[in-house]
Amino acid sequence: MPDVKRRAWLQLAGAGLFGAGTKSWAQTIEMPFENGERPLVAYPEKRRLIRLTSRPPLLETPMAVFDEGLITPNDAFYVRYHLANLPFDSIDPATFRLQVKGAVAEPLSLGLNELRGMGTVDLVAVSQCSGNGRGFFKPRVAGGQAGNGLMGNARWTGVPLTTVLARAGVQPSAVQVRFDGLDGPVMDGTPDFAKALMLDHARDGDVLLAWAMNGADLPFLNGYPLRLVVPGCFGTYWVKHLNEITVLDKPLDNFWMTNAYRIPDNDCNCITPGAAPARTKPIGRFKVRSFITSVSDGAQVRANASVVLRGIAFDGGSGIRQVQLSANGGSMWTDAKLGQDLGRYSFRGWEAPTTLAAGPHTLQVRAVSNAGEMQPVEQPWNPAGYLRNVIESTTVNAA
Ligand SMILES: Nc1nc2c(c(=O)[nH]1)N[C@H]1C(S)=C(S)[C@@H](COP(=O)(O)O)O[C@H]1N2
Ligand SMILES: [Mo]
Repeated sequence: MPDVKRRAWLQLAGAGLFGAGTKSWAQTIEMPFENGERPLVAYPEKRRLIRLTSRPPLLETPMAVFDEGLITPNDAFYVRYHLANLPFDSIDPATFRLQVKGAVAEPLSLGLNELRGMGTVDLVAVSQCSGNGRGFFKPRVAGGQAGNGLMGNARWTGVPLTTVLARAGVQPSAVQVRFDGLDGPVMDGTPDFAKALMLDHARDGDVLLAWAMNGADLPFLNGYPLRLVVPGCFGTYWVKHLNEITVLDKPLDNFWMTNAYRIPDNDCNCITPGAAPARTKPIGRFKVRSFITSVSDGAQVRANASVVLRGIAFDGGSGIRQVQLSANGGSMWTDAKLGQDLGRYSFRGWEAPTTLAAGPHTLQVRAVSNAGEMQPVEQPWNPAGYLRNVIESTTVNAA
């Protein structure tokens, strides 16, 4: 990787700090659920983020960042890995190659410059981890106890995957495309992280091989030098440090497709806590969500004065049709004004003026997608704590 990136990582590894992060432990943040105290830690190319685990790094974006603008800055973008063996010393952009192989007419080995020469597109899209908001699940579920900050919205630059597949020539027998990155397990026997998309999805034109994020190289922790971008779909498919694409003529059967990242295959994608789902399927697109970003839970606001509340909404790719706000626990709703449209996969900003009498208030926000999808009043439950999209509540005190 470029020298500055490499140096920062080697220093960290050399000092034995890879697990600990760089800066002091002094700063912490309290998440709004049980055992919610977390350190705020800065890694190379990252500002202080909420650290859930260190090996591998799982870093959550503080909600206040989403009030800075519709685009999440690279240094504040969340980080999620499954395997602790990160390729921080093995990536040289000059010799990096992406292999395209399997059920293709002609296998390819492409350098970054060749990829750049194949036709560059820009697309704004939200990435969100399946477990975003898992810490709020009741009853609680196992896994990283995240707040709602395992999401971010960036402008991705890359080449459409379909262009690269067409160059290789997909054989008629093909059904899926498998993606593998340079990171690996620390111990033998841990399954390597690889994911697959159905062939039609892989060729839809919106799935990108991206080398840049918000106009800069991908930060190392977000997949330098190349990652998959799967707009509207959960982060598990957005394979980082992507160096191998394999066209498959039968569906991928590995731990990450067959055992992990699956949801109940019914209308609510939910089960009764304690029951076992009758059938499951791989997680796919985001459900519609919305958040207030201009005030946080427990904030003080001015009483009897017009306060403009702001926030964001997004869905799995149809775009946002409507956002509504309630200041009285959901008995009355008023339309918010939607902000600039950066595309159907992006965060959509909204704002709404509100006047609150002195005292405590529960603010709620709900969005409707262009596909007509709405947010539920009660969170449906699933064993992995995926797909949270309940109408969120923020309690403020007007004085
Ligand atoms: N190579 C690699 N890619 C990966 C993962 C991983 O562990 N290894 N995790 C996935 C998951 S579950 C998520 S949510 C996203 C997170 O992307 P980010 O760290 O850039 O935010 O990366 C995905 N791509
Ligand atoms: Mo994830």
